[in-house]
Amino acid sequence: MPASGGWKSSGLISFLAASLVLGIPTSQVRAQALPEGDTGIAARYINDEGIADSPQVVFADNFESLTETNLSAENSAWDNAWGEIVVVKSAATVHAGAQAIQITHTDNNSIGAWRDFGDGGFDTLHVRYYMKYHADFPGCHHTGMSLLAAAPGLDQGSSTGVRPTGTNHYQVLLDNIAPFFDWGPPGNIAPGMTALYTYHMDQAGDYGDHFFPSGDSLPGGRDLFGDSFEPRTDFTLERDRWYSFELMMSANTVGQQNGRIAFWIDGKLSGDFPNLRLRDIETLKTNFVVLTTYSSQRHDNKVLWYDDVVVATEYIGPMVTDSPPTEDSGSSLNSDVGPGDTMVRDSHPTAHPSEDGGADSNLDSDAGGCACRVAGKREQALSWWLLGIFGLLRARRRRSP
Ligand SMILES: [Ca+2]
Repeated sequence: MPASGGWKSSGLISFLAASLVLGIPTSQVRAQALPEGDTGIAARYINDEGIADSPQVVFADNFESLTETNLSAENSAWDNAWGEIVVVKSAATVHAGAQAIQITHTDNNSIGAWRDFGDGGFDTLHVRYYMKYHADFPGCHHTGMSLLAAAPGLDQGSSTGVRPTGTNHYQVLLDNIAPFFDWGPPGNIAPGMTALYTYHMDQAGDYGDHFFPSGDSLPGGRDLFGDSFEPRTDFTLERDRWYSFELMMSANTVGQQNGRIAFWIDGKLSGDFPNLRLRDIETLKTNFVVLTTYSSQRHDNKVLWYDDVVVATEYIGPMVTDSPPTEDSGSSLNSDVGPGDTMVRDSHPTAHPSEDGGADSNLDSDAGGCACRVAGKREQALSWWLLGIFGLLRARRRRSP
C-alpha cells in the first residue's frame, strides 16, 4: 500500500522554506488545516457501502459478515482478537446495518482485536469508528481505538513501558479517562474526559503522555506542541449515543519535529497536536490498528458497542446516510464551554491530576503490578496500557513530597 504524505503538502514545504529564511524555528511552524465534516472518503460512499473499494482504504469492518456469535471465534477480518466480543443485532446496539459488536467487562481484563499491516506501514493513517456507551456506563480504564508504529518483532505487548527511541515504536490511543482514578482531572465525570494516550520521543517517562485538546499534557502539564498549537475545548462525551470517532497519526519527516496527531468527534476536529517527534528512521511507520478496552475495576454496566470501522491513508469522516437526520445526530459534548469555542489552555482548571496521585484501590496486583488478569497470550498483549498508567502513577509518587 502506498504511504501517504497526508497534510505534508507542497504548501507546508513552502512554508517551511519561508520559516528558514525568516529564522522561525520549525517547531513553531503552523501546520496545514485539516479537513472536517463530510469532506472525506465516507462522503463518496453512502452508508459506507463499497467504502472498502476506495484506493485510500486499507481496512474496513462493519461486522455485517460475521456469522458466529463472538468475534474471537471468527476473526477473519482481524489478525488477532481476544476476550468476549459478542455480535449483537438489536436496533439499540447497532449503529448501521444489522450487526455490531458488544464488549461487556464483568472482570478486570483486556478485550479487543487488532489488524497487523506487517513490517511496511503508513506514514499517515486514520481510523474512523463508531462507539457507544451504555446509558449507565461508569467509565473504564481504557476504551477506544489506537494506532501503533512498531519495528519488526515488536507489538503492543512488547513495547509496554518502553520509551520511544525513534527506531522502536510510537503510538496513540483515543481514550476517555475514567472518573474513578484519583489522578484524573478534578470534576471528571463518566465516561471520562477525552484525551490521547500517546507514546512519543519527548514523553515525560517510560510510559506515554496524555494529551488534552486544551494543550495540557500529563504528566507535568508541559508545553509540547509549539507556539503554533491551537487550543480547543476539553470535553466529556455523553453516554447512550453513538459518536463517530476518527484518529490520525502522521509521522514526522526524519530529522524534523513535524509529526502530528489529531482526532475528530462526529466530523469536528476536536484535538490537534502538531510539532511532535515520533521517529528517527523513515521505515518506522504505523502498522497496527487496535480496538481495545481495558478494565481494572469491577463496576456495573461496563458495556459498550463498536460499529463501522474504517482505516485509510486520508481523512474519512462520518458515515453519510440516505436517511433524514435525527434529533440527536448533532455533535454533543459535555463541557463548560460550547462546542467549537476555544479555551485558553492555561485557564482550564481540570486537566492536571492531584499531586498525591492516589492509586486505584481496587487494582488487582496479581500480574506483577499490572491490574490485568493474565489469561493468555492475547490478553497479555494489551496489558501494556495498564502498565503505562502504573508507570505514570509511580513517577508522580516519586516527585511528590
Ligand atoms: Ca454494522
